[in-house]
Amino acid sequence: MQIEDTMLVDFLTGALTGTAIVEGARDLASLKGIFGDEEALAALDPSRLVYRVQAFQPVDEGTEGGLFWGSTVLEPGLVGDEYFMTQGHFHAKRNRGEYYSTVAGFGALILMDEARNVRVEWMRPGSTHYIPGYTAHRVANIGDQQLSFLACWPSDAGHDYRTIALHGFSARLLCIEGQPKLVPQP
Ligand code: M6P
Ligand code: ZN
Repeated sequence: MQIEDTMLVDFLTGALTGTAIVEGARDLASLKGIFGDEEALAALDPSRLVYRVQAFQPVDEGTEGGLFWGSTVLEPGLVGDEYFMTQGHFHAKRNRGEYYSTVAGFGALILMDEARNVRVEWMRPGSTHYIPGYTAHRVANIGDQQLSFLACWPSDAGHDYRTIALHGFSARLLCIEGQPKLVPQP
């Protein structure tokens, strides 16, 4: 029997290796407008890495019926009182869902429905989260080590970043007296 390796997951770190992998990195400069405290952001090195993303895309983006597999490694850190976090998005095709599964570290999956109701699911190694359709999703690192998680989503889901850029989430996860607290935004 011949075993064809197309992609390998390192289940200790979450890193992907193999073919058909698309990679990206987000520094603080590229996340301008995402964090609440602009003064605190301006005091930090704009080239500081916040997270890296890898996506295994065995079919073209937009293909109906296919699946993508991703890995995200989010650094620990704060912008003022706000934890380092991913940009967050709705799916362009709103009814598409997704799975997130934590590999290492501690975090918060912040979920917001279209009525702007926000809730949090806590992430720890092994925690696996079903993100339903019509739900924006963003991850914050609440620990002091890297937070690594795997994701699986439909290849025709797409990313709608614009809605988040325009309106944000209706609550922010802040570090208050050392504890994560979801704070509603006016
Ligand atoms: C996960 C998946 C990806 C997403 C990434 C980073 O790996 O949901 O689709 O790109 O997290 O999140 P964002 O795109 O919101 O920056
Ligand atoms: Zn998604």
